[in-house]
Amino acid sequence: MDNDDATTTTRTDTAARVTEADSRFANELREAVQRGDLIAAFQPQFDLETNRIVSVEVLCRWLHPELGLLMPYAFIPLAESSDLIHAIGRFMTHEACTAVAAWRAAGQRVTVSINVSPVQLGSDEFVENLLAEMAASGVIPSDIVLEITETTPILDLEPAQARLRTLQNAGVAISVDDYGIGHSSLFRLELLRADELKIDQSLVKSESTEVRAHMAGVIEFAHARGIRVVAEGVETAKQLDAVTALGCDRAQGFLLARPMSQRELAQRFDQMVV
Ligand code: G
Ligand code: MN
Repeated sequence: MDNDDATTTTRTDTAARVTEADSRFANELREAVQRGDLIAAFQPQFDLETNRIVSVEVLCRWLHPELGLLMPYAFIPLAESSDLIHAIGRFMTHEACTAVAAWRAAGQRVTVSINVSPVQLGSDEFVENLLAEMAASGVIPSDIVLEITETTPILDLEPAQARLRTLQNAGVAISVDDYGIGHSSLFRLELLRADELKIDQSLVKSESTEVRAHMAGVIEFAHARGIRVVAEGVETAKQLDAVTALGCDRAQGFLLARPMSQRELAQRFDQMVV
């Protein structure tokens, strides 16, 4: 009995500490958003037939005063469980629209891929903000790809689907991100009427015959529905060969290009000019 009581107390203490740490981190994140400590990084996506950059994914980074540069997985889940995801979404949407407008002005025929949490689709604000940012920067809907990751069940809700549909009808492309982990499924592809499917890096890295066979099936399923397929997290030439042989349309990953600043990307575009 004594032991059980002790365990209960410890668990409660741990839970309290975690909550305290979380709320401190949330406050830091709130300040970071206000202070402008969030950074957008840009990672090109390549067409596997032409080897040219066809889209650029905008990725969020947090330059934390003590912890250094933090990747999205370290703070997006926290942002999703508070209202902070909306402010981060507005920042990233602004960065994406400004950037794609600049690339277009420089003669680059690329789209911009924006990560969208299903939580952001829980209100009309996301759609209104995106349309306003597009109008302000002169970006047309076909310049935008929205990458949706399944982190919460909110996409099961009709209003969230309707919001996506509004944007899609206007010409924005919808991509199902991180296929192969979490809740992403073939059912989701149909439900969202996706234009694009991104195969998660965990599948791309696997050398298992069964995983490869599964990927081949998924790619066939997607292509039969006119959905293009992007391989994520390609780090080696061997992986690139494998995803090319499997019929992926596009690839993204450290082997081809790391996430970079706008300036580095501009240099990369210059090198592409033939
Ligand atoms: O969930 P999503 O696929 O949007 O996440 C993209 C994340 O993956 C980014 O933070 C990006 O820096 C990272 N990333 C991009 N390419 C690679 C890669 O080739 N290898 C690994 N390990 N990470 C990558
Ligand atoms: Mn993504």
